[in-house]
Amino acid sequence: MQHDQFPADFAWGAATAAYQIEGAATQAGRKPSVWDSFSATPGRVLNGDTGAVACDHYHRYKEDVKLMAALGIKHYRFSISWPRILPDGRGAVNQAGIDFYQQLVDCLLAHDITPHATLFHWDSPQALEDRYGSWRSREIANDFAEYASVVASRLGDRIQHWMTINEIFCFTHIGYGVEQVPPHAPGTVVDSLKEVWQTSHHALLAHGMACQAIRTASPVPCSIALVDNFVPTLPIAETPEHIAAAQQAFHVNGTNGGIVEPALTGAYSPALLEQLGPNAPDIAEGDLAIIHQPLDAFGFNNYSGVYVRAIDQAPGYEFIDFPTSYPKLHMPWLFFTPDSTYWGIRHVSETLQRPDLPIYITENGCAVEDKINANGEVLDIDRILFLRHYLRSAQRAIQEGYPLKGYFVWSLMDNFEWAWGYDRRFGITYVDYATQQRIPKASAHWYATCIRENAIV
Ligand code: IFM
Repeated sequence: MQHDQFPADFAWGAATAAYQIEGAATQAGRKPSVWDSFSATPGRVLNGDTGAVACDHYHRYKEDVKLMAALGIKHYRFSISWPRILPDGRGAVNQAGIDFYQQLVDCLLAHDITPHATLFHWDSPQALEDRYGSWRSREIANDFAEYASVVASRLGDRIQHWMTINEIFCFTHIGYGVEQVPPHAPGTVVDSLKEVWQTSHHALLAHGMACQAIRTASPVPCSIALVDNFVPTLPIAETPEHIAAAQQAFHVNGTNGGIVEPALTGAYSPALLEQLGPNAPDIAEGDLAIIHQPLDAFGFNNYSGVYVRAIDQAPGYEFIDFPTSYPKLHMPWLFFTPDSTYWGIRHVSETLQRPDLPIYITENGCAVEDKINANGEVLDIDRILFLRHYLRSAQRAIQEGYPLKGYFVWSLMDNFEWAWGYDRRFGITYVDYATQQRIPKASAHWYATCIRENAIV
């Protein structure tokens, strides 16, 4: 491998999620998800945007797959809409929903693109919210496992790469511990932090039970991954004392020690549990074994990390706030920290002691203020700068021997960015929402060249 080359089998991909692109929200038997209800509630999503039409991918998937093929994208990560498959969240299967994903996958395979399906990317069925409050109830783990089994048995002949759940923190801690305005996700404000942690514990259980269900239902052997957006701790300088501080701080940074850590090691971080005290979730006997399923890969959604330095006083580390002039992209939380790719991968391998686990960057990208110029082009050199630096950090991880196997840019196209509606554009393809025209941005052409050269260009 030359210095700037990726391994020959490196998986180059692009990612999307059902609610963010599909539209056709009321068609072919689909019933509402919590995001349909949330976005239809005035004041919850910027400009009153909803995912009812989104990128109309449900009707335009052939064109979108063709676009991917033209860019040379070899792997596509998409999500399956639970309420399209099981409109009531459980029970009767909607055959039209199965048909849609079979057709999408057949089209991908016909273009030599490998499908990677995420079972849950935040659009839980409204029916389960009405029945028992979604993730507040342990019951959801059983329903999610049933859904996983339905999907794996019907689509497992065509899909061999499964991802159970996307970013547990976002639809549990942000949804139920609502403090920020606009809220990032639907949910209910619960009474205590303990109840918030209980929702993420239920999601971990759902992940574990879904892994078991997929292995049983899939007609052929398959690969299963969890996708998480843990926040890497970055040493302020790469010296032994600051690296040790970053590793120590990793466990108590945000929800790291209570989501990715139990999923990959079978135990919540003791340091986190001590910090939480009475707010720690109730963990029933046997839960941790269910949560800690054998995985074939881990999906790391990487956007920003947080800097840490060693200090002389207990606990031996300190988090460093971002100064106001620190470079940021077009989201309030999107700090430019390319080192977070390298350190995120290294934390999984070393800090969580899972050097055996193949890793994929399952999302990486940024929102920028894209404009179409007089020639009809979008010259998003800010996005190229961002992606190039994060990819260099990915390459460093590979060169040092960490098991990074692939990379999915977020996102294939502009889409419904949750509480920010269509105001924020993360795509390498521009979507003109009035006409649904797709315009590959300069970053799409740049990414296509990286894929072709198998290198960062
Ligand atoms: O658009 C989201 C995606 O759904 C989950 N990960 C972060 C992206 C950007 O906010």
